[in-house]
Amino acid sequence: MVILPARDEGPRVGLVVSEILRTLPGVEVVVVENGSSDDTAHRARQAGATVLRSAPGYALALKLGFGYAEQQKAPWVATVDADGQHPARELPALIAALEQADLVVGSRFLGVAGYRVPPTRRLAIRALSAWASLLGGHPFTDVTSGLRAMRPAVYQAFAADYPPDVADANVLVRAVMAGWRVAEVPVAMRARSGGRSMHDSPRSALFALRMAQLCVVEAGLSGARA
Ligand SMILES: Nc1nc2c(ncn2[C@@H]2O[C@H](COP(=O)(O)OP(=O)(O)OP(=O)(O)O)[C@@H](O)[C@H]2O)c(=O)[nH]1
Ligand SMILES: [Mg+2]
Repeated sequence: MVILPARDEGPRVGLVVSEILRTLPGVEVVVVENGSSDDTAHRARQAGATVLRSAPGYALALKLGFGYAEQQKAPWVATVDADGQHPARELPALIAALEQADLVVGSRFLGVAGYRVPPTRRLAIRALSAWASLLGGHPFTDVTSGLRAMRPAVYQAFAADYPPDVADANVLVRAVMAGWRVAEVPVAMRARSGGRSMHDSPRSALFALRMAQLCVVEAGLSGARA
């Protein structure tokens, strides 16, 4: 099952869903939408996706999707951005890597040419990756990548308990601490194909700091989970 969190991706989500269905015929594509002021849900449904509506936010959209995957007994789950950033052709390698890992992350920094990540964003991702690697004791290069694949044990645990506000690097630290085998595979990513990034605001610096703090919490260095 492929899960796409989506908000205001109407002009893009249909193409993304079609591309996935062409690459993985017969797979269930689930778009989890909330807070859109456009026709995201309609376009996703038209392209052949199952559409769910969740409570507000990116993390809660994913959590609802994981719960749905559990109900449907999906053999694996992949998460993909609905903005055109993650080429569907990368999915087979991600899913194949689940033979050796419980959670697989698609990394845009492992040598495959892709789009030019803006310097400030690149620096932030590098710093957060180094921080999560240090705390988790496991090497990461792209902890904010939303292109991931996981086995049932992992998505079932996330369906029961997923960080509600910020869920990126901290989720990977949690996975390592839980003893899951986490792997990165090289992927090519594109720039989002239009619309607005959730990180295009002055609040994204606060978001990064909160993520860094939650990595510490997940590593168990500051007591119970926030
Ligand atoms: N359901 C839901 N989806 C969201 C929300 N915020 C972001 N998303 C989706 O989550 C995915 C990732 O968001 P992006 O804004 O692309 O974040 P990003 O990939 O880190 O940033 P870019 O590199 O600029 O694309 C996209 O498919 C968004 O539509 C939200 O509040 N609710
Ligand atoms: Mg994106």
